[in-house]
Amino acid sequence: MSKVVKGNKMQNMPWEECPKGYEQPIWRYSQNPIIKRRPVEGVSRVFNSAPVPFNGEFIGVFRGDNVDDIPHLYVGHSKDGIHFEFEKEQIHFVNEKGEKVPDTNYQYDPRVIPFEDYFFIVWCDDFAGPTIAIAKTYDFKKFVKFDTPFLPYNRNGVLFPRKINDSYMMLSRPSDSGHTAFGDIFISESKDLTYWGKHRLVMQRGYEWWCALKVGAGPVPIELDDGWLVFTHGVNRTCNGYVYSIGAIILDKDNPSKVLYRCKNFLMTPEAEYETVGFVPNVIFPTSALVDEKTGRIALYYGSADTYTCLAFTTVDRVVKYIKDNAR
Ligand code: BMA
Repeated sequence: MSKVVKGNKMQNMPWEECPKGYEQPIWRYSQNPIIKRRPVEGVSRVFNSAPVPFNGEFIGVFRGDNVDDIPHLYVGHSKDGIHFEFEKEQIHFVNEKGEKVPDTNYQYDPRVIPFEDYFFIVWCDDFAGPTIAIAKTYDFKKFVKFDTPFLPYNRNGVLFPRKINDSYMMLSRPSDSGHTAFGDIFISESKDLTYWGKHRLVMQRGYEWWCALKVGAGPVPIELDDGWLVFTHGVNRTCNGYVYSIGAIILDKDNPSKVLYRCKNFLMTPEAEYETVGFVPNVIFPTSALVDEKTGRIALYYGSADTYTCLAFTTVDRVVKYIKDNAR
């Protein structure tokens, strides 16, 4: 059995037991969606967002698509990780000297990475087209934005929660400026968060139909004693549009460009009405995973139909067994 090396130590992590007789690797929260339409003034939909534990409660950076459809980032607070309240003002950033930096045209799909005693935020930003941005915060009040790490076009970046072989490591999915009919997961290294290199291909789309068009990293990789558990999104192109499912891979501990196990099946695909009906039907998109260090329970936050925020649950034992039993 794999053991969680670094998870969360929480009394109050969201959790619901698996329904009796349910055999899929992940089960949905019975009260989904947890964030419905128009949760705060001026925001039409909140999805693809990243809650994390903070001071015994929960906080997060959320994608809020405004009433003009343009996405911006918002801070949200919660006592139980299920009911969130949002700040009315979008996040504004300062540079490393503490000076305000101009707001970009849009920001979306944030990941929040607990790292030492602070958090990194990685999201898709406008830099003459979409690309990855990084910021750092201690308190979710002041957000320090670093130099843009990658050239456009790239959306979907996530950092590992610690350095590996003395380097920061980023998974990302290079793309184009539109709806990107391709996508593979790459890994890049940096000693200083400014200069990125040693790019390696981690995983290519294509073998399985559910991720035939693109595959990208989801939440922050979960450190196990025998590998990194990475939830992914995979995209199938049907005659009726793209379908986004949730998958998973396990990467080598010391050389995470190496895939140890690649699950040939999706773990979850759009089935519930809040996943199949909405602004963009048939999309489930995981962006945050809480893992309880002691029990191995996992609470997975995902966006559904580019409209709602939802929760699903599994355990490290259950999901790792499923991945290994169904490895390609
Ligand atoms: C992807 C991202 C996500 C979105 C998905 C489905 O390319 O932009 O934000 O959820 O498309 O529309």
